[in-house]
Amino acid sequence: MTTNLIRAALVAAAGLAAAPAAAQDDMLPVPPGDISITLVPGLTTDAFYITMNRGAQAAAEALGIEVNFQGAEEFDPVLQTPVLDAVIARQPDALLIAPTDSTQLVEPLRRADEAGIPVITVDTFVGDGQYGDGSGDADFPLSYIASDNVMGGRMAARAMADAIGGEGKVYVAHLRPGVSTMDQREEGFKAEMAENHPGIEVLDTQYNENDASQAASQFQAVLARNPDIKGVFGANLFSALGASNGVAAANMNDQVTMIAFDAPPSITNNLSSGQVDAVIAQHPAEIGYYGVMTAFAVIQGQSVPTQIGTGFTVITADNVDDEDIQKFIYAE
Ligand code: T6T
Repeated sequence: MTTNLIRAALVAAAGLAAAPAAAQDDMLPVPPGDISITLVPGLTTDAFYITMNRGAQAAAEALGIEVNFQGAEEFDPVLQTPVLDAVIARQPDALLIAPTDSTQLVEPLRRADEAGIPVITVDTFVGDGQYGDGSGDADFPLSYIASDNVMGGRMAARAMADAIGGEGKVYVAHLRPGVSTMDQREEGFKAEMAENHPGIEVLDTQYNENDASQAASQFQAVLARNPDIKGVFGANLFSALGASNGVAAANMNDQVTMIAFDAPPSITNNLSSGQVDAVIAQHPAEIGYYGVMTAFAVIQGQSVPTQIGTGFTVITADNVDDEDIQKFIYAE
């Protein structure tokens, strides 16, 4: 779609008559050229958020607005909060943020809300994520745009169960408790195993602080205690990268199935050798695109859905080279 067509569609959705682009700008309550939105990722150097920003910039270009990408270099609420405070001081027209902790970011985000900045969370949520269900403020945060992470965890469990024939010991490599996406993936993975794969024993979850080298050494430690380990679910990019390196370093690729969440080239390039068996790719560009579209609608005075779910693609050695699959490999 061209920029003008997208604008026409948005104007039509806002209940206004279609008109040439210049006239539409005047008809919108806030001219697009005046709008600036900030996207605060979980961390700036992660292919997942870099790809999310690509989608956000595509939407910004289509709408003729500005989107800034500003975040910390590590996935840490203590580092994210000062970044957020600096963003609040500059008063963007809306804030899109992936909160790095579901409780610790509530008060910092409330400061944004009190400063009159609409808050939309992307990827992760605060509280229980059920925005607008009557249990909290109806308009704080306004919306949550993300993968269905419980379902993603179930998809990983099914891929694992298939690969190991429904029997054996596995564990979840996780970042840190309190990160909504990770907690939900673990929940979905364990629920699927408990309900449908009783022959699989899920060992204690290993927390790696988003540090791939910790995830690698944790695999070695789990292996020392469980020489018959059959699989690892790396529940995000760094967990999967680290754990799969640990498996390779121990020469255990033949015995240990690796199911990875997230699809940077550093993971998908290891499908053909068997170091990684299946990848559950999120669609971060969709999250960024619809995040910006949602923020734009809010700024124009429209009501928006409290939740928007984005898709997944399962990537294996069999389909990784297909053109329509390659587009879901993250940008770096
Ligand atoms: O898996 C993504 C994201 O969904 C999660 O919240 C944190 O980790 C990633 O950014 C991947 O590193």
